[in-house]
Amino acid sequence: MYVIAEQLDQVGILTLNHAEKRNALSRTLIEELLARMTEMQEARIRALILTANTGNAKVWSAGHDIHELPEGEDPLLYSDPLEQLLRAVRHFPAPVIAMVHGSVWGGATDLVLSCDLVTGDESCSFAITPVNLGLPYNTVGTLNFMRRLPLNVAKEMMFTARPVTASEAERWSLLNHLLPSSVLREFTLELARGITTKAPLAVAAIKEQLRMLGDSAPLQPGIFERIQELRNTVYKSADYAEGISAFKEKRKPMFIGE
Ligand code: LCV
Repeated sequence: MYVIAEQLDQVGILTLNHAEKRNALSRTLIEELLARMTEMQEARIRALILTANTGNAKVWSAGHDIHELPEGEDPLLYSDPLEQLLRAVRHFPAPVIAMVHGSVWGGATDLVLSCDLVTGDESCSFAITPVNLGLPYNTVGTLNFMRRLPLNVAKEMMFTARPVTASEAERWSLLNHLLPSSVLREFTLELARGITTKAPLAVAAIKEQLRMLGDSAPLQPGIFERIQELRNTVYKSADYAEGISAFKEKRKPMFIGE
């Protein structure tokens, strides 16, 4: 079981529980997460907390399961399990709060940024890592970073793949609240409980409005085709194959720009 589900009154808590693989977002783990989210929705919980057992390595999630990234083709298709998870979070009819302790990598940072609220402690850090793999991030994900963070911050994160520290995350509003680890859980539970006392239909409607208004970006066909061509060039590149191989062979990649 890679996901632990709890319910405290009208608050649901889902905990990633695959620390030996650093809570990598594999198809199996995501399928479990989606199933628990459906159950939580049927139980009509009014706030959902997403967190992780970080193990000794203090890794909240290592992001997309790299072993499951297709090579030589679009690695983040609409149907990709991680993309399905991000949509499920953004469509969930109650606020989803990411409660973060430890490091967050790649698509898991996109997952945290897709949640409605984020709390973290001083151990949290956030990296987005396509340039480590030679991978062309997808359009929805790129837009998510553009909308959720100041553009220069999104660019620094994307171009450097550097983990953003907890204090930077607070300063750049990636976090709603930066707390001592000793009070993180209690504070987040209190925040969630407060939401559950409000009118759930109004909360759900406002969340859905904000999603739809945020998503309404007219994409001219020419722009769409240019983006597709750009991404095609990258995921067909030798560098993308090198990025995946380097991870699997546990060595640093050598990118040649082809
Ligand atoms: C599969 C893993 C992973 C993993 N997948 O522990 O953002 S994008 O565009 O890149 C997007 C496509 C995406 O999300 O790609 C994935 C981005 N993630 C990363 O780049 C993080 C990769 N992982 C790491 O850098 C290290 O594992 C961290 C720093 C997270 C933890 O290091 P630590 O030394 O504590 P290990 O590296 O020894 O990993 C422990 C086990 O987890 C597996 C890894 O292969 C190893 O398995 P084995 O014991 O079988 O060797 N693992 C870690 N991350 N993303 N598997």
